[in-house]
Amino acid sequence: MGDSVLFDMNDDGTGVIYEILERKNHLSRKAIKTRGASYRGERLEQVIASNIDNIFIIVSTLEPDFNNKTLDRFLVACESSHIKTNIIINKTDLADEETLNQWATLYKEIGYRVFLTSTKNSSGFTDLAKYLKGKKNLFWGQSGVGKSSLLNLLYPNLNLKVGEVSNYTSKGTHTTVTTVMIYVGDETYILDTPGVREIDPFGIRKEDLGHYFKEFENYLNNCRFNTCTHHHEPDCAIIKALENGKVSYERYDSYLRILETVEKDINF
Ligand SMILES: Nc1nc2c(ncn2[C@@H]2O[C@H](COP(=O)(O)OP(=O)(O)OP(=O)(O)O)[C@@H](O)[C@H]2O)c(=O)[nH]1
Ligand SMILES: [Mg+2]
Ligand SMILES: [Zn+2]
Repeated sequence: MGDSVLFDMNDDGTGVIYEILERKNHLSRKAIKTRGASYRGERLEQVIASNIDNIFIIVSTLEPDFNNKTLDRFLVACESSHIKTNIIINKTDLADEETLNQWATLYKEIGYRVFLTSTKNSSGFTDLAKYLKGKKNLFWGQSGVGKSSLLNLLYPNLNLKVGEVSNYTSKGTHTTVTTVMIYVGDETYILDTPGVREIDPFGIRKEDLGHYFKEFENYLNNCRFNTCTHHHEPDCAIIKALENGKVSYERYDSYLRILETVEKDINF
């Protein structure tokens, strides 16, 4: 279904930069109200760059704390854009290794490529650099997780501004204030974006939300109702998968929380 705003934008052949991601929620909200109607002109106005090959959602183990609910919100936003999405868990130097590995395993099992990195000891950078090569890569995540630090280390000529550790805690403070797209050689582009505080997956219908949880995909067709929200309905294949350990409680819990916000949004 043509619900995805970012996907449409890329189709237009123009671009994705700060503006698009900033306005993504806004646009998605509009997309709900105007489903099937013409909002193309407005959408085009907001398009700045395009054809992103990869989105990297960056989270950190600490400072700011790893929060799987936040990560899942980002992932839902990305999945609804139909752009290939990957995960970077940065600041592994600060991590409790066991916890880190548990989360990394969970997301890998779902099918995400997960990079574990630290800008303090450069771990994980060789793999990441290889994967970025020849692509247009957008880095997205909360403020302070180390997006700019990581890019500076990968491409030493960049000199992107990096924040003080304390900065991200004071509300509204972002070190990177506008998105930059930079050509780094080898047909490779990177886009550094300003940190996002909270992401609300507006513009998603509750019966579509399950599609943006990658691992639900195998089961969705087996629910008794095709409008199943996997919450209370009888013969729900997702709930069955949860009971059989095929879907994790952590992810299902995220799903339910996002479902609540989607419902609120839709009632407006
Ligand atoms: N311990 C540790 N600190 C890191 C690591 N990567 C970045 N930092 C620190 O985290 C802070 C924030 O880094 P930035 O690169 O500015 O974060 P950002 O994600 O670009 O933040 P915004 O531009 O505000 O969105 C800086 O003080 C970095 O030195 C890491 O791997 N380990
Ligand atoms: Mg930055
Ligand atoms: Zn269901």
